[in-house]
Amino acid sequence: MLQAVAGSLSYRTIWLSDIHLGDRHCKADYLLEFLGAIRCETLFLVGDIVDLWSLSNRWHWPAQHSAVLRRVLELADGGTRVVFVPGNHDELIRDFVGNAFGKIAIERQAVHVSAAGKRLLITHGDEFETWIRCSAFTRFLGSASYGALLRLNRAYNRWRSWRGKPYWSLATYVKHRVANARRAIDSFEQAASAHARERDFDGIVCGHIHHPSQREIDGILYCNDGDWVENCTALAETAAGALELLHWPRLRAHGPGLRAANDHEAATAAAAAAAAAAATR
Ligand SMILES: [Mn+2]
Repeated sequence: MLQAVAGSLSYRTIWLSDIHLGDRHCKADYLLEFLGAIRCETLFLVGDIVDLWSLSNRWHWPAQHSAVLRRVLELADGGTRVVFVPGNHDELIRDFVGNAFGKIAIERQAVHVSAAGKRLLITHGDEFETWIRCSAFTRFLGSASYGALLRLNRAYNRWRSWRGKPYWSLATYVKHRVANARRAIDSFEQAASAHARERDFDGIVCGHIHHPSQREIDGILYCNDGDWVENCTALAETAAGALELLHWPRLRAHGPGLRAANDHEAATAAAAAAAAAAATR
């Protein structure tokens, strides 16, 4: 099935964030498959690409992590415009805003005009936590409990893959069912869309909270491209200017016919499919 997908996903724009290269929970294998399957005119790297916090705690740099960077450089060499908007885990790179690493432009925030004429603000999103006077995600995403959840997620998915089942994020499922997490996600989304509205944008694309989403909040298009430590998602714009969330574990399992999915649907569908599969066994 993967062969059928390779090279076939062609988009005007792709947004990726929260890859966390250098962290042992980074799903670099999936990301390499995804990067091998796509073509795009512009690639936005929306922060937390390299996890400098994690690397400073414990050095972890397998060959696939270099391969991810190599693939991004290849895309840039091949004519894809690559823009890197650093996040809080690669904050040091914010010192280089306005410069370029080879063909990769570094920007604190970026602006994108879609083929449908929508003006989108692109920013990692950690700044919204400061504004809402809450650093719930920054604290949680760096905490021992999130690490434990990701370890559990890995063990669970090893079991799933042994059973021949596709990757499914237990961590995301757990977050959906914790009321505090849902409230924190909601206030982050409200702050992000309010910021876009104040600055007269039609929408905003961000990452940071590891919660892929695409919805309208009081007339503002709120898009979160998700992450590559639990969800393995990207945001993409078609040639006609339509935005869609790409959920790589589902795409690679079902082929390119199954593209659009918001995260709630994805989680519900995955849970239903898992329950159905269990029931038929
Ligand atoms: Mn972040």
